[in-house]
Amino acid sequence: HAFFKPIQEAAPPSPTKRHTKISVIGAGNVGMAIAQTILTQDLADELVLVDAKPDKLRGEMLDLQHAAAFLPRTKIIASVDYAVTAGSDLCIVTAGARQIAGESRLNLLQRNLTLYSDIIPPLARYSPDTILMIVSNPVDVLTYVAWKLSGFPSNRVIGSGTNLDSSRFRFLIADHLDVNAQDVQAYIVGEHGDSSVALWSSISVGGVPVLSFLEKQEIAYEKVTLEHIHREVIESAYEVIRLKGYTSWAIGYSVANLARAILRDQRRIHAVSVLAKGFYGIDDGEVFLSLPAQLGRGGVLGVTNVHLTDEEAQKLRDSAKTILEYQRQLGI
Ligand code: 6V0
Repeated sequence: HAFFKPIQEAAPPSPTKRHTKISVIGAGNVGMAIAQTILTQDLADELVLVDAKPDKLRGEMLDLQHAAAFLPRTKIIASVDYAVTAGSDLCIVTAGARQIAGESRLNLLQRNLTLYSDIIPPLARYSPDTILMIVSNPVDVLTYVAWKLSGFPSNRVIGSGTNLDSSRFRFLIADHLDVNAQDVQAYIVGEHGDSSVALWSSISVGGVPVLSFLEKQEIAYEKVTLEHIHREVIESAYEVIRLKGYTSWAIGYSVANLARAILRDQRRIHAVSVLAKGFYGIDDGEVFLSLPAQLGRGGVLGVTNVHLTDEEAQKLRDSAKTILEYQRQLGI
C-alpha cells in the first residue's frame, strides 16, 4: 500500500535510534494493568503480550490496539508463542496462579514454581540480553528461581519486591501527616509480604527526617501509631483482594515506574528484590529480597548504603531466613 510516496533522496532511519521492546508475560489483571500503564506513559516502541490462554490474549490485544488513536504510538502484538518476545529489552513476568483470599504469598510458591520452568527458559533463549522483572508471587522466591533458570547475571534479574509496599507506605504516611506522597521518602525492605521491614530511621518528608522532627516538635508520636501504619501496609494487599478479588492499579503503576527507571537509565533508587547475599550480614545462603537499589539501563547498578538500626538489620536478616527456609523446604 503506497499511501505515502517516499521523498527524493530519503536517508535510511538513523541506526543510533533505539527501539525499545517490552514483553509482558501473563495477561491477567496485573499484566494488563502494567501493559496499559506502559502504553499511557510512552515507555516502549513495541509491547508484546504472552499468555497461555489464546482467546483472552487476543481479546486483550485487540482491546488495547483499539485505543491507538488516543495513545502514544506503540506496536502491540500478542502470542502464546515465546518467539514474539525475541530481542526484548525488558521482560515482565506476571503469569501465575492468583492469590486466593486469605492465602499467604508463600503458599502460592509450589503452584508457580512449575509454571516458571515453562516460562523463563524460552524468555532467556529468545532475549539473551534482556532484563527480567519478576512480579508473580511469592516474588522474592520466584526472582531467585528466575535467576537460576535464566543463568543471567544477578544485576539483570529483579523482583518488583517491596516497591509497591513502599508506595503504600508513602501514601499512608502522607495521609497521616497531610502531605503529598511524592514528598515522602520512605522504604519498606525485606520480603514482599508478612515479614517486610519498615525503615523508620530513614523516613523523610521534604528532606526533613520524620522521627527527629516529630520528637523536636514534641508531637506525641507513639511507636504504636508507626507500627500500625506498617501493619496496614502488610494488610493492604489482603484487604484489596478481599474487597475486589485482586490488586492491579497500584502494582501497574509501580512496575511501570521501575520499567521507566531501567529503560531510561534514570539511576533512581527503588526498593526492589535483588540478590542480597553479602549485604547487612545476610551471609548464609543465596536469597533475593528487597533492598534500596539503584536502577538503570544495566539493571541493578548497586545497593545503596542506607544506615539501618540494629533492630532493622536484625529484622532484615529474619526476613532473609523466612525466604531461605521456603527455598530449603522446596529443595531449590
Ligand atoms: P490472573 O488475573 O489470574 O493472571 C494470571 C495470568 O497468567 C492469567 O491470564 C493466566 O492465563 C496466565 N498464565 C498462567 N500460566 C501461564 C503460563 N504458563 N504462561 C503464560 N501465562 C500463564 O492473576 P493476577 O494478574 O491478578 O496476578 C498475577 C500474579 O501477580 C500473581 O502471582 C499475584 O500474586 C502477583 N502479584 C504480585 C504483586 C507484587 O507486588 N509483586 C502484586 C499483585 C499481584
